[in-house]
Amino acid sequence: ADKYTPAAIEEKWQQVWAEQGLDKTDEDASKPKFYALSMFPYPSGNLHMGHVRNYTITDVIARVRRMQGYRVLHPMGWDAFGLPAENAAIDRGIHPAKWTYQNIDQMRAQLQQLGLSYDWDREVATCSPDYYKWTQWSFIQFLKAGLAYQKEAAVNWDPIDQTVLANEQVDSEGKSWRSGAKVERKLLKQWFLKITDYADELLQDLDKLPGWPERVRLMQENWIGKSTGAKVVFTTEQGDDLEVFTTRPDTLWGATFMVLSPEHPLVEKLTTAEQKEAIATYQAEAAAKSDIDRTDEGKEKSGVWTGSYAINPVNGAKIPIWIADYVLMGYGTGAIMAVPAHDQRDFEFARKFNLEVRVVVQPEGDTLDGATIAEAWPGEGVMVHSGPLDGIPAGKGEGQSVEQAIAWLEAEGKGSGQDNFRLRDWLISRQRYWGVPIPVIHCPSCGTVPVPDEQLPVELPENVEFSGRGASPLSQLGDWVNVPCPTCGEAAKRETDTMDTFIDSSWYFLRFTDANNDGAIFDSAKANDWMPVDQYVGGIEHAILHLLYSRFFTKVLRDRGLINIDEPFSRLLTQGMVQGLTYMNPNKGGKDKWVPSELVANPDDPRDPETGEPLQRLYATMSKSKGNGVAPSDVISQYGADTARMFILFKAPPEKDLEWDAADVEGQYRFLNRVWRLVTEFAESPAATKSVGAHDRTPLPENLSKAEKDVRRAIHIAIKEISEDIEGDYQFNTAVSELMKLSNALTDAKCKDSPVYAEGIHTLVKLIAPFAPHIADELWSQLGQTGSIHQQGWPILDESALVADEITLVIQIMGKTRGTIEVPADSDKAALEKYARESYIAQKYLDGKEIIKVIVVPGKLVNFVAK
Ligand code: ANZ
Ligand code: ZN
Repeated sequence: ADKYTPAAIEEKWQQVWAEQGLDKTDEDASKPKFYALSMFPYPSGNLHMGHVRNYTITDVIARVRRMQGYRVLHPMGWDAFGLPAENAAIDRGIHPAKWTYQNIDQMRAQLQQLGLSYDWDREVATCSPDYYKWTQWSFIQFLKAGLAYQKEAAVNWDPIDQTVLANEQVDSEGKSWRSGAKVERKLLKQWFLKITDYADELLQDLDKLPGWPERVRLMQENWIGKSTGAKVVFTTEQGDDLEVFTTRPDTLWGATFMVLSPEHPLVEKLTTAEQKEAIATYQAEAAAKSDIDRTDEGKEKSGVWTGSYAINPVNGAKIPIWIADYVLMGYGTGAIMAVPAHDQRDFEFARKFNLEVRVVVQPEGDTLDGATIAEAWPGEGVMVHSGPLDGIPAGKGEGQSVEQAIAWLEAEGKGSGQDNFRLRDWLISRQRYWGVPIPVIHCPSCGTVPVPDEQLPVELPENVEFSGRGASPLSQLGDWVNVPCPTCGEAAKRETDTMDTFIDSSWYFLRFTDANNDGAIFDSAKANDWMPVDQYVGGIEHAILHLLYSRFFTKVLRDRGLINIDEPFSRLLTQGMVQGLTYMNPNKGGKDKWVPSELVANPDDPRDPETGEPLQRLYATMSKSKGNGVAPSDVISQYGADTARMFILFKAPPEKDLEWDAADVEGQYRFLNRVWRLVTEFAESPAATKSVGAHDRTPLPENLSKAEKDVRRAIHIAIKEISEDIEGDYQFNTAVSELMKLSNALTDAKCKDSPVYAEGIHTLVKLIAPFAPHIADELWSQLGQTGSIHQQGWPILDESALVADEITLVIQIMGKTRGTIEVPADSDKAALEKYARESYIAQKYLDGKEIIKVIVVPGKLVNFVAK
């Protein structure tokens, strides 16, 4: 037989599959559907191992499902808008479109080398007008539903380049990546999507996703951040209502001052003449700080008194109103009642500025005194000095203080129960070129007018200056910007902001169900048929935003009557990182400490090429900066895609991190070579001709020999174990081990001309097909079979084959093993003892001795104690 040469067979089979359309979506409605999806990549130009792992996992799932009789949708596309393309244009003068499409071509070719079974007819690129036409159309749906609006919001403004910067273009010192200027916060009119309208449902429906990792659900829950409490209305001396949100309305009697965010609209009116200057200075300082700096827990509290007072609605107390940066305008109402005895931040503030601390919750067996306590008491206890709440247990439970306080506030008309969410509306405006133009026109008479459907897409103009300076590139194009108003015909202007690219990826999974529809975003019947995605696979870095936005989009499109599902992704697998062997010089700091592996001359004694110092070895996520990556193309050219796939699947369970290990790659290559020899040897034997046309048509002999029974058991154990490994948590690593066991059992088989052996060979090739698709198809054809292995059914388990009818019984004399015998598997204790006594081993070793005791371990051994 020929040697196993992956280079010779892999490309060949990829072509055959493409020609035969094997990976096209099966539309046979009589089959159950399965939608397998990997998170689509950003076309950076190069596939890395993280991609390879992600796509291999999903491909195995898709292939197994096909063999199991499902019609499978397994598409691929490109998340193709975004900053890197625009940076390439600025830095290298290549048009973003050209750069992107070149990268897409390159990456598509790399994906094809891996033998991934994608239906390329459904490929989408989010930067293509046929796709973003529908992104724009969706935006207009949001607008019509009242879910898109414009509002002033702070942006990062580079005063030298006169441009808005994305967050990632601002370095850790708050300076612009290009000009180095200190970035300012500037208010600009921006577009938002009202995700907060769906906050409650997005939270509730996490319960409908048992197939998601617990940790991802928790991250979403925290991001949505629901707090329950109350809103309470205080009044200022000047007579204005001053509303606060509090999670502890029960502590209202302990409120001794109020704090407003420096940006709160009432600050100006509240500030007295004497305090004006101090307040203005403080406001300016706060404006320059990020929210994270402002709310940093360890930070020393700061603030300024406005000079005014408020009236506490529960007891008429007159309490001072301060401003402080730890109160954020974007949360709750931007104003708080401060309860220093029971809230630590308020406590620190009160001690710093000598404000009253008034205890209203006494913990059991203690008497706290506001004048002397060293920290706030946020815990349980009994309400005191709290009018109607006195004596009630403090807490959030039924009948406890919080519930009672809300009931009392509502009865008195002083406040009401309220939920508050941390989730903010989604700011989607980007002052960038390489994104979807927001399809609206600003008319001086009609206001904001959506571009009519028949004028979509609003295409990106091609001839644009990419200087990286000045306003957004689109706003500089007079011809493009100036258009007649679609409603009244007057001179009007296009919106020049483009959309956040997270929008593009919030609905691509829907487009795949009907990717080439040019008359609609998708056909609802098709989307309803394929959705939800049965298995979504991707990186944990998308645990929050991408998944939350996709869930939001799905719900909005559902409410617009376009689809009938609540959740887009039934099951989610977040695959672990691929880590590479990494060299670090512990004596160096920062990025310099990483020594790229290609600079390490002797891996057994790794040293810094500059200093000669010994290096530490560790595993870390592969990255350019650490120089610890392994290029997929190198592995493929050395061993083939099948080995790369097998290694990745074998090395670690999908959700765990995987350490790249050259020896284990080699090990999988050797395993495939063994399978190759095993199958080709059989294919050339006379037994093979009899087995053509699948083993199940060659009847098995009626009475199987022991050797045949052993092989059959090995076959069906493999079917059972591998099917279970795949069905449950995708334990592909143990599935590959089972493949190895079956291959060993076949190698050792003593019945190589039996139809049972043929069954074994055929089953091995079928079971390995989803994992190593090329070699499997090649071997299948070498077995003389027609048609692709990938169109065969998944092997069916014969439970009866699992039952062993003989077991091997160990015979021990005085605890020492002297030999084994085969006995019927269903023998009871007495029978086992009888077989053992009669065995030649016992005869030999016990001859002339007196048996004192016999110990029988059912299913395993018999031990004779004798003298
Ligand atoms: C009085 C009080 C007493 C509070 C007490 C807490 C403990 P979460 O759970 O995160 O929702 N707060 C409200 N709005 C704020 C804002 N814009 N910036 C900073 N803090 C704000 O937190 C809600 C609590 O955080 C609210 O309940 C309020 O302080 C504060 F013993 O009110 B509390
Ligand atoms: Zn108009």
